[in-house]
Amino acid sequence: MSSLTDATDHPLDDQTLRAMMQAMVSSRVFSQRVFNLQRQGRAGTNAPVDGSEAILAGVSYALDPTQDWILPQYRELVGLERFGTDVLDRYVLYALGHPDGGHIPAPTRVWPPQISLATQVPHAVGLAWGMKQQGEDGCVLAFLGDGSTSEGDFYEACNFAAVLDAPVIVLVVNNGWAISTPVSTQTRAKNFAEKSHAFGMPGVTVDGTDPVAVHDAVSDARSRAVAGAGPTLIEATTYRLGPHTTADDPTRYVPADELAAARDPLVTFGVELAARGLWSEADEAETIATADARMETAVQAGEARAVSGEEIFEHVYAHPTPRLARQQAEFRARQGLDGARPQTRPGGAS
Ligand SMILES: Cc1ncc(C[n+]2csc(CCOP(=O)(O)OP(=O)(O)O)c2C)c(N)n1
Ligand SMILES: [Mg+2]
Repeated sequence: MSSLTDATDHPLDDQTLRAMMQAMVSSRVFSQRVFNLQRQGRAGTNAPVDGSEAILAGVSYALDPTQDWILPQYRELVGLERFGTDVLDRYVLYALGHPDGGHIPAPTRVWPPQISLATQVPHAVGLAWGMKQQGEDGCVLAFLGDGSTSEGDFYEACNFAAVLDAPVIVLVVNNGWAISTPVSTQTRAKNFAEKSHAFGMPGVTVDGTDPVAVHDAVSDARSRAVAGAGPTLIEATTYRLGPHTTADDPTRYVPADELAAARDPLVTFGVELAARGLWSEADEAETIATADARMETAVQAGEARAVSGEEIFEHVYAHPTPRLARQQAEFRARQGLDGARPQTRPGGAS
């Protein structure tokens, strides 16, 4: 796999390399801001991106935002601005407690975050197969974590993808951890790419701290997908540099020496670009300031919206089930949304 260091004649031009670095730095800023909002009691639980930035930049710049779809897990939405600015706006709204992403119409081809592990993979394969049936151009990429590969959905979806020659890329972000479970106890497989052999599809492991290497692997997989040659499994390796989520204390289980030895993609790619005269401390400072301002606007817009909570009942079924309808009626009565006085539960909690 080519990487920036050994590919001086790489097709990615200087402007794109700089844009990738800007995306990486920005995504860490966005993620840290949302993390801080949680600490201030202004946002809910969220999963910091630290360590995955190069994977997101590589994927974003290898895919076509006008044709391809991305189905994220829950750690990716801060790094996909190339697919549309509303991806970040929606992420901020989720974090601020709008379960539907604030009703922002979604012109971008990025699906909402997925918390129930690996369920996005069958969705991605179904979407890709549907595109193939309808003769649509483009492909689908699903992210999932190393831990999520232990879910049955992953195996079922990959089998379907291979059998149906679906134009899909399944990208495993191997960041070493599934909350406190290390990869060493997640699988006995040598790596996650070799699981592709069982499905009969190509599999490749790529350095997930190098956005150019990720870009190349995803570009190759995309070319195969749109040519009708079927799916690819990509494992992108990195190290989770932060906590699992705002609810986690990794110092209780992440070995300090292991963390200290981990590559920070922002540092390594920044140094490589600087050596080519493509990145400087001033660029970094300007990118951080721009990202901060961008985030400030998103947060202000998000906090100006009222959270009713009732949105949680919407966008699940076209016609709500009787049980869901009963629960919604009960919720409205409790909140006093029908004009009646809010009801209180026995014991006084409302
Ligand atoms: C079906 C299911 N089982 C368990 C969980 C609880 N859970 C949330 S995140 C997580 C770890 C996932 O790790 P990984 O897939 O490696 O992703 P990462 O957090 O490292 O990005 C677990 C077990 C869940 N969300 N869904
Ligand atoms: Mg993981």
